[in-house]
Amino acid sequence: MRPEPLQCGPYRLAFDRTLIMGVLNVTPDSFSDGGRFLAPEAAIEQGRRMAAEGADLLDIGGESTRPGADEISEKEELRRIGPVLEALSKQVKVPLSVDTRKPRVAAEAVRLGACLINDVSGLRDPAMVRTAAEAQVPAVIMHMRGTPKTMQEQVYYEDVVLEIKNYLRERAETALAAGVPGVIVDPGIGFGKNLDHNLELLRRLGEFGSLGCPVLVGVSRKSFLGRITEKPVNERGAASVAAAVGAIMYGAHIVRVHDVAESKTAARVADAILGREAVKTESS
Ligand code: HH2
Repeated sequence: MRPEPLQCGPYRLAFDRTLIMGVLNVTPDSFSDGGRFLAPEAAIEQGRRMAAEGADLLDIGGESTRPGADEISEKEELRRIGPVLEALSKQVKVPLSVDTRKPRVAAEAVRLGACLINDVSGLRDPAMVRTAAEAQVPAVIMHMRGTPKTMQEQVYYEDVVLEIKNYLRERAETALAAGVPGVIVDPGIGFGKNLDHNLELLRRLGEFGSLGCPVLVGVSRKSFLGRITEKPVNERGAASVAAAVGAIMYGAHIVRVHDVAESKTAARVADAILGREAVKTESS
């Protein structure tokens, strides 16, 4: 079943085809692109490039969430992403998402032009729920065990899909009841999960459809792809595209990717196979 369209600031996200969320990490230490876009000019240029390549959303983050990563201060996070958000909100015509776990960073990011809050801690902090509700901005609720520092220490699930689905349902209901205008759910591939968990989540992604929300999946360049292909992070492009297509076929509505052009092309083909309406066929 197709989720209802989602209003993101002035943008209306319809789910008649797969949406591509381009990743923009303004960090020195992100696992795949750390340091490349730390200078605001480089980040803005990359954001513009991804929008030109067909990104439907841009996800801008100032703090790495890779396993074991240290937290940074609100001030430092805002120093990194503030100028980038401000510039891109004027220069590109796609919704900007802020990838943060900190309510005050999210609130300031919205003021600077973000219209979606992507919280890898799943809106666990009640202040984040209030921030999204007050700003009237939808949120991505992602599942993660613990924090990036501790998440790989506790990787046991009875039924990984059922547990994560129940968690996301509870978080989504809480957020909507508190006045958050819309939610997107994300099983959090690689966040406190081993290879088998990640593969099972992707294989059974369709089960998240019953939550009635758009489903976002981030597989791009992640270490489980390295485990499968034995490729280092800078050689995981093909693996990432293959995994994104797999996720789309199993029910992802949005894929979060570093390689926008390749993913966009692949998503078009996947959408055509799925018979999505937005794809033009000879009879249309
Ligand atoms: N993955 C990462 C960061 N944010 N947000 C959502 N909703 N889903 C994800 O799967 C997800 C996410 C990790 O990837 P990346 O941003 O490339 O790395 P880092 O956290 O090291 O900056």
